[in-house]
Amino acid sequence: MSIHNSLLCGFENSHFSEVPVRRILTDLTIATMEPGGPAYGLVERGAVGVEDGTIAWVAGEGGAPSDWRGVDVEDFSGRLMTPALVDCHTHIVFGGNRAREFEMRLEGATYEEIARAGGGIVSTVAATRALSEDELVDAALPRLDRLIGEGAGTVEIKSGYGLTIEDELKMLRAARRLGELRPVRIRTSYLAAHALPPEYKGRADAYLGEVVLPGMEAATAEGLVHAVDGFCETIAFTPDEMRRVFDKARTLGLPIKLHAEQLSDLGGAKLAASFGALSADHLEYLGEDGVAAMEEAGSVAVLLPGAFYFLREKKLPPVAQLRAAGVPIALATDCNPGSSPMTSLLLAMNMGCTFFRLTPEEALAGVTRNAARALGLADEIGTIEPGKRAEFAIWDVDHPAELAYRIGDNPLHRRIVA
Ligand code: DI6
Ligand code: FE
Repeated sequence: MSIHNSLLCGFENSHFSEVPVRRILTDLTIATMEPGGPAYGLVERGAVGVEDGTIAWVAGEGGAPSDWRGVDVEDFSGRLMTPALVDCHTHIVFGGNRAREFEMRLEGATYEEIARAGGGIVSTVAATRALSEDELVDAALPRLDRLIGEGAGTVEIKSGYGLTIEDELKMLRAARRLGELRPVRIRTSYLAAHALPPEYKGRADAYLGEVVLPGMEAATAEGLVHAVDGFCETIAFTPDEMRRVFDKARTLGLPIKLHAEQLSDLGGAKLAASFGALSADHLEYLGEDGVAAMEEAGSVAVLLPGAFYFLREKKLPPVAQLRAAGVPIALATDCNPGSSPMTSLLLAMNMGCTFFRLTPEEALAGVTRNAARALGLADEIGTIEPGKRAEFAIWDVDHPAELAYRIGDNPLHRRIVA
């Protein structure tokens, strides 16, 4: 743990002081990730002024405002600064693992076959139901620490392995507890519409009516839900079933997201867009109409190269079309025991480039600016600009392209979160 603790530094006193707490971070190459300017929004030989945990100014050499004379300055010896990373799609709270299923797939079984035979998500559901909230927290902490250890300042966590009201609440409570145990922003998504639990086999409508919808109400009443998610797929829920879930989310004023077009094109992204979705995620099988709908709704396309890799998917998401339509593209780990047992956003960036042909700049935007937007946090985090939270990752690299370039390397120097 000591390695991680050394990375958890911050501006400890900023919230408790009457006088504004100011600090200057200097001698940095700053990838602000602000769009519209130079590549990566790069500021060479830059400095950042932080006041009470908020970015006050960003400037090139000698550009510090004159009334900041005498403020504490910390020198970073020319290192690269980026926004703290954002993992906008994870399932890090779960019990057990699925290594045996990995073996079965290597012996020829497909992900869908295993799911239909009662394995897959449902086997993780049994393992998750068997754990207490405390045990779920213990199981998830090492995964969260690995993300933090690579510079993550915000991590989204989904429920979806409980599939009873109580077990979904237990997962969400565990996820929120993680945010109390570590200096990281946790966003929780309610994903009871992830799979049909065995006790509801053949009775999807009853499951929605008896668990998913009332569970959403209960979780919202307890303040545990930032967004509502679902898995729209032949092995999960149909668009009509998802519509019921989203109608309920709308009445509760909750934004929505959707696992869509991962294994087939059911029109999930289009449905999600019609509800103004924050994002549609996976999208390998997304068609032209889906791209157009997402563009119109302003939804983010969250690509998940870890699942693409681990399931040996052959179909590529329509990156060129998304790009041409101006749909913002995010990247995330999708960390989960079945389709993406991966806890590295840097590896997701590398895979996004090698598999999906994103540029390293798009990959970095995918784990900062666009990931923030996929969580509805675009006004708070994701770029380095005045008014946003002072949440940074400082890297031992010369150029931002190096972050997506190496495989399995972690050049994080320090993570700074206010
Ligand atoms: N799609 C995924 O890739 C994960 N969930 C989903 O809806 C897989 C979850 C699992 O296999 O446990
Ligand atoms: Fe997922």
